[in-house]
Amino acid sequence: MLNAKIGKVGKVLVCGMKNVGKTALIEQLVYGNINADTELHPTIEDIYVASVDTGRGGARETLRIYDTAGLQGEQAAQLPRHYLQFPDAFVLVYDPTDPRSLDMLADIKTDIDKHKEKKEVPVIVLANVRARSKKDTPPATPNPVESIMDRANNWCQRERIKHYTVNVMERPSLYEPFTMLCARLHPPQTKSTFPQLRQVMQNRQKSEV
Ligand SMILES: Nc1nc2c(ncn2[C@@H]2O[C@H](COP(=O)(O)OP(=O)(O)O)[C@@H](O)[C@H]2O)c(=O)[nH]1
Ligand SMILES: [Mg+2]
Repeated sequence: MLNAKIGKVGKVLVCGMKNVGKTALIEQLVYGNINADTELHPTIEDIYVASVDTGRGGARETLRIYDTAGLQGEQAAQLPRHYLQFPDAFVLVYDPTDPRSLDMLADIKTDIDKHKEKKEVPVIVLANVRARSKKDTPPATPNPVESIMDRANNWCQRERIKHYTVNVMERPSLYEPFTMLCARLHPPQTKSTFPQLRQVMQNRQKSEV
């Protein structure tokens, strides 16, 4: 079958500061099992396999999602070197109530750029907005969350990366970023990916006319 998919699984690394909700986000995306009472243990490293809608007529692709130990502290804002080299895409997560978690992403992005060589590696940024419960005090004005998210949006525009606002407790809010990422990692293959084979087929079509 010439149009059978040649399954290359996209490897996606999820990183960011400790406690921003990376594990909760991946668990929610893959299993939908997270609610406000879920307790999670600190991550060392975990790998999840997700079947993600590409948004193209129900076609699904597989992503291998790597959860990492959250980065902590000033000097530790660096990913281990091998994390910079193997992924096909990066998902950077921050908590818009904590400016340090955003600053850390800038350092990570610089490191990613340094190591990516010439290949194109998609990077997206997710703001995990925690639902405010009714008993929380109303936000002070000006709302610092908004100013941190403005800063994030400006930075993402300069870096030409996409910024999404998600809420881990609402599973559907996670679909769009991962659908878009999946589509970027798996461009539509209407033609054979082998140029030589395509040439043979074109020649054959011509001779059949
Ligand atoms: N209410 C609320 N809790 C969250 C959210 N995201 C994560 N948590 C909780 O915060 C804690 C840390 O999350 P975790 O996913 O382990 O953070 P990680 O270190 O980035 O992997 C866990 O107990 C989660 O249940 C969220 O969006 N809303
Ligand atoms: Mg974790």
